[in-house]
Amino acid sequence: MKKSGKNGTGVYFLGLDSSTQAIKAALIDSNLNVVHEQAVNFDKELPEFKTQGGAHLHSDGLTVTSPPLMWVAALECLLQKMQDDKCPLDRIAAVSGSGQQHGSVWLRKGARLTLNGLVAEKSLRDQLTDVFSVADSPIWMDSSTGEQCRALEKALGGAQAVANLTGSRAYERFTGNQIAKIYQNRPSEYAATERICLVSSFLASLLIGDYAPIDTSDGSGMNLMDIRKKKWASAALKQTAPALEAKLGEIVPGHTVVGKMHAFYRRKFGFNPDCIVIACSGDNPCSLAGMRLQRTGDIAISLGTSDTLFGSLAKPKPSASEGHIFANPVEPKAYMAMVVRKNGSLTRERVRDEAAGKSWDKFAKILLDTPPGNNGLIGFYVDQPEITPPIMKTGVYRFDAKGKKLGKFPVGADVRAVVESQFLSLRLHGDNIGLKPSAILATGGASANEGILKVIADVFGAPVCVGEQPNSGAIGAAYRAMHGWECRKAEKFIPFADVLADAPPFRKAMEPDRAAHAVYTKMLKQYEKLEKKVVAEN
Ligand code: XUL
Repeated sequence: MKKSGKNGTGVYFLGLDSSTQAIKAALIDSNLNVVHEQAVNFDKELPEFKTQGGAHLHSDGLTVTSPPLMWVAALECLLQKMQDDKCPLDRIAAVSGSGQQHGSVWLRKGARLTLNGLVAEKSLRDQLTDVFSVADSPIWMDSSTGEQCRALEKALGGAQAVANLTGSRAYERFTGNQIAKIYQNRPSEYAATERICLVSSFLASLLIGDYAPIDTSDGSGMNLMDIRKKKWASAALKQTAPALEAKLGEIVPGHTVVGKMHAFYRRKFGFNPDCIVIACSGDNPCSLAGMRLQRTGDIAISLGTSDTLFGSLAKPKPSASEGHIFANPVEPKAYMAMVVRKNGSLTRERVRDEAAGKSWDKFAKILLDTPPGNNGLIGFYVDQPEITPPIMKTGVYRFDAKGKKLGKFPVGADVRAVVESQFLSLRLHGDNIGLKPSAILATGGASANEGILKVIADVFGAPVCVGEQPNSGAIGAAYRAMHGWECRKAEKFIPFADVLADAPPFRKAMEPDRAAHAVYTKMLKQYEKLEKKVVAEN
């Protein structure tokens, strides 16, 4: 382990990622080497919260929540594991975090004082049990706010007007629409709330023991921020709920120092008293940082609970039909564009269990042994209501080569169909918002699966690279911690690329096959036609 580098000597930077199914940590040294990784899985290690994939799926099929106290308990458990592993917590110069996007944490009046007064003699969990005004946080998988979305679009002059102002048309999972729903249905809980955090700013608040601001990049996922001015959009706030700005607090660029680690972490885990906390951001913005996407055409695909496609952009071009424009997490003047599919790894896993004997190796082998294009078979696997394209009615929609509905596919064809339709969809909708890849970086658990990488390379007709660690949210947060620390040291903004100049290169893992790419380009037209048909049926 090297201990000196141009970014400080003998110091470390910690990235935390509070994601849907787990909280993860990546510790980097000053030469950008990942020296330690750790994770706490919510379902397995905190079973008392009774989550499934980190969430509570409600019986209406649309509402999805998670208990915020579980995230508190998980943070403490993670830091305990790192201390047990003898991580040099006392030499960490800066920490930042990544959070699943859009989820909100509702803190009641007095919570700030409780955070300020954390003591090392008691657990975080015991001290924070009573601070939540809403015990179950709505998360990004929730799609129960259709009514609020329609009302926002109506009030602001239509979907394109909302997209032009906030970067996205009104989306069910976006925090503003979730806030509107809570205000309308549970007014006393809204009134009892002093602060509404995002999952990311809640993590930062836990670290500094105070209310931490929301960063502009994660703040773009709320339908509440003016995407160009990077300030709260008063027209959107007004339509959402009364006296909202005070509950949301400030919004700051991603490299901002939001405070020092609270003394609790020094006393309990031995953190350095000078350790600073950089604004936490969303998991996709952090992945953009972790994947170091700077040039137009460098596109990342993150394969997690959700699958996302994203890249940097110099100018925003918001669309009323798909995708999102966010503020860039590491370059205050730039933007990022993104497409999200909700049915990602959990849906692949379900098909794997049913069609590949619960084995990823077998799943990859089926992909490598079956023909690109699946002999014309196309399927839509909607285990959870889908975001892109919007399909609310769950189920599997299968079509033969002529576009006729089928009840089942031959053995193995579901494996190819689920993966092909996921990436054809990302290609189609990414292209519509200007994300045209010349090279793709794949990250997330499934980026270790060769069969999946081959489908990605062939569908997009571009080479696919992978990082050595699939954990880009936590690594991106660690890079951002270093970036924020460098900016603080220099007392001015330093380009992110300068801080990461010595980062290890990504490994090329798959080249596209031209013939297979041509098959997919032809297939895309049929895919688009069938997609429209499925969407229209909903
Ligand atoms: C992004 C989105 C998901 C979550 C997953 O808009 O909804 O990718 O961020 O954690």
